[in-house]
Amino acid sequence: MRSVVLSLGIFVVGVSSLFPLACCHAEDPQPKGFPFKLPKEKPDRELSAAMERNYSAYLAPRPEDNELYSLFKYTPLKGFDYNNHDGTISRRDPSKVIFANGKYYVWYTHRHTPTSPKGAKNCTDTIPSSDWDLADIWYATSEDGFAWTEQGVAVPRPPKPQVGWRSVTTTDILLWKGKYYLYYQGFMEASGTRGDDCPVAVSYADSPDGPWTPHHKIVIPNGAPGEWDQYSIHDPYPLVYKGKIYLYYKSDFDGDPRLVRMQGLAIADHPLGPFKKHLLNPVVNSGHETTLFPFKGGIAALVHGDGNEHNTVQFAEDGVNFEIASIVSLMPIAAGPFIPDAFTNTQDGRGITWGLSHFTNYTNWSQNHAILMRFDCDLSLDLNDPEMKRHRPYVRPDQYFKQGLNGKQRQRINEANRALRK
Ligand code: AAL
Repeated sequence: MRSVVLSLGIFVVGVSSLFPLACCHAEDPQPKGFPFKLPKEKPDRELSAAMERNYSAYLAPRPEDNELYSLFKYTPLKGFDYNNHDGTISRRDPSKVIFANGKYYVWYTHRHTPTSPKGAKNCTDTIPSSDWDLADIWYATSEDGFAWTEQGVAVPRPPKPQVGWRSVTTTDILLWKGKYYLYYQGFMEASGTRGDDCPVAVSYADSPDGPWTPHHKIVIPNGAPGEWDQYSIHDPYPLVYKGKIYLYYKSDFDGDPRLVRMQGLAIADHPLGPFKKHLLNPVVNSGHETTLFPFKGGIAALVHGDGNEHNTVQFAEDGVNFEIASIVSLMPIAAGPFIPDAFTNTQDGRGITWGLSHFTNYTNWSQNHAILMRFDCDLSLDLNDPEMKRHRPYVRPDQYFKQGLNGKQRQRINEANRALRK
């Protein structure tokens, strides 16, 4: 018996030295498992990389408690006519929403042309190349954020050769020392001629109702040849932060057909500049448009579309070094949120609960145009809406089946199946 126990012992010692991580050594009991109740604070135990991140990278270990996590709910807007959606009227790329004179204001790209966009090769002085070609900046007001009254043009295209003579688009608003500033993309050629090339121009006014005075100068120039933003400065998006104007923007780079889209930052002491581009640009490595807001002592960003980190909400304690704060679904496209503290130079940003966004190619390419819509969310320190904190939106099966395989993909799969059967 003694020799059996001994040889068994020798066997166990032998096996465990061959497989040092094997679990079943008598002197090496199963370690205590992770607690059943998810600890609110990082537990004092060794953690996997995933669990370490769950406690260090997010504002809370569960999305329900993460102030920068939310679902997004969408509502069609009342008050905008789209000519039976025939592609001749488009509204897109809404600005931030502001509240002034007892109502909400929004500015946006407005195109009203005889036809839908026909591409850079077929465009003329009146036929648009893209959905945002031959556009002006219009605005609308609302008492509730759902029903809007279109007020007409705020900033028209200036005459040639002023910056923006071909199209003024994709605007955003700043309030600085009692004056309003609209920044926008100023096209001097039809979008698509080379790429979507433009710098940023600005107009200013004493009232959100205008009249707007164009500055007639490029305020954020393209980068030098060979730099990431040499061709386009898109989606100019100003906030007041650290006593200065922090203007975020997006650029397309690396050339067609594999464009990269990332976001940069330009900082100024005065709305008309000079703006100094940040040394660390790009500061957000993903995202098709710019949507940012003061949050606590830093800046949060909705990062929708394009790049490794699309579908995330991000946060930078210093407005520069962004980290992923949550992963979200069905994000608003080109969102312009209502941000009560966008221009107050706050060090205690409260977040956002709603805004306007757009939906491009609303019908089909031959009637290509965009519409504005409203989104709601709970990315606010002052709202606690558990409905907005659910883990995923319910998307109907027919929406999944609409993301079907194309003929070429079916053929590839059929060929792979045939090869297996051979
Ligand atoms: C948008 C924005 C800019 C681009 C084009 C119109 O979503 O990124 O405005 O130039 O697309």
